[in-house]
Amino acid sequence: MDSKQQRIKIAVQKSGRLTDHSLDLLERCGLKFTKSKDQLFCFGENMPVDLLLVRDDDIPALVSDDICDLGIVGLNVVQEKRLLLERNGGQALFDKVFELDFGHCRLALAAPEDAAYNGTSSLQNARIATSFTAILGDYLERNAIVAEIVYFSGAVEIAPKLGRADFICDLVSSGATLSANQLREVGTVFESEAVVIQTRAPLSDLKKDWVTRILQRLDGVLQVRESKYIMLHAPRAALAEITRLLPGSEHPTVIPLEGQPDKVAVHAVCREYVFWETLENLKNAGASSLLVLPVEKMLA
Ligand code: PRT
Ligand code: ZN
Repeated sequence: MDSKQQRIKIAVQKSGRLTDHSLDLLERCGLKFTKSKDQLFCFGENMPVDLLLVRDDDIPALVSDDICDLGIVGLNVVQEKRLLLERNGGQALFDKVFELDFGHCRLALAAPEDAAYNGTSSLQNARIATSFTAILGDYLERNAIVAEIVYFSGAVEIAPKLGRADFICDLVSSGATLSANQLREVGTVFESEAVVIQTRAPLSDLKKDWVTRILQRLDGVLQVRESKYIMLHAPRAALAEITRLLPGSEHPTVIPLEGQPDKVAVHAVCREYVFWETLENLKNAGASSLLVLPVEKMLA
């Protein structure tokens, strides 16, 4: 295997809602890269890891076909591709390995503001416009609804106005697009966020090492996002109560304090957001000299 084939390839959306977050995440994992002239490829300068910048719809197939080892893409796109492959007797040869907590949205059903909607029974024999025919088809089947799915590759929200559909099924985040088109959300078909997918194809030992390292670093980056390092002084007698109050922390470090036998210093990584109320509760339980610090990096 030549050195080019030993490099990890990660498929990332070229230009869209997930691009900035995805590149930022990989940079936080320590990756430095230069873009090729055609802007389709990023060469990893400090690790054998390159990025392929593509349409998001192409990412599941690139990973399933082992052209890329990893991909960052919306779960809605992953699920649509998986269902389409299965419907055609195939199998998606990738696994979801991480949820990334960005790109949150839902594939929602929406009705014209002035149309009656009395639950899913209103969908019976209706026409529903969507770009996600497989996810919608699966939802309708599971709910024993017979309806006509009308494919729209984009601008799904105009389908009812054009007389092409009675309802739509489209991605929604704030809901502003639905309102602007006199539509109202009536149900959720699928919840989504950006995820990392990994190919099922076997990796060489060298590639396996790098994929493990990248996934470990990703895990670290995701974990530190809300994490804080708390330092405080506590009376020994209040240690149990203070440990209980520390949010999302399992094993605090307890250090004796020179010249103060009844007191200890407590250091803990808190994996949940630390509110002012938490600090006030800790203080009321006897804690003093409280310090909350950001966590820069974490490796389990
Ligand atoms: O060119 P390429 O094919 O790569 O990009 P794309 O146009 O297909 O995708 P893009 O960049 O729009 O979205 C990429 C991914 O972002 C999606 O697959 C989702 O996983 C995620 N995502 C999160 C969203 C939204 N939020 C979202 N609001 N994708 C699309 N939208 C659209 C939606 O289709 C509708 O037109 O935004 C509008 C609704 O937004 P609100 O805020 O008005 O409700
Ligand atoms: Zn797309």
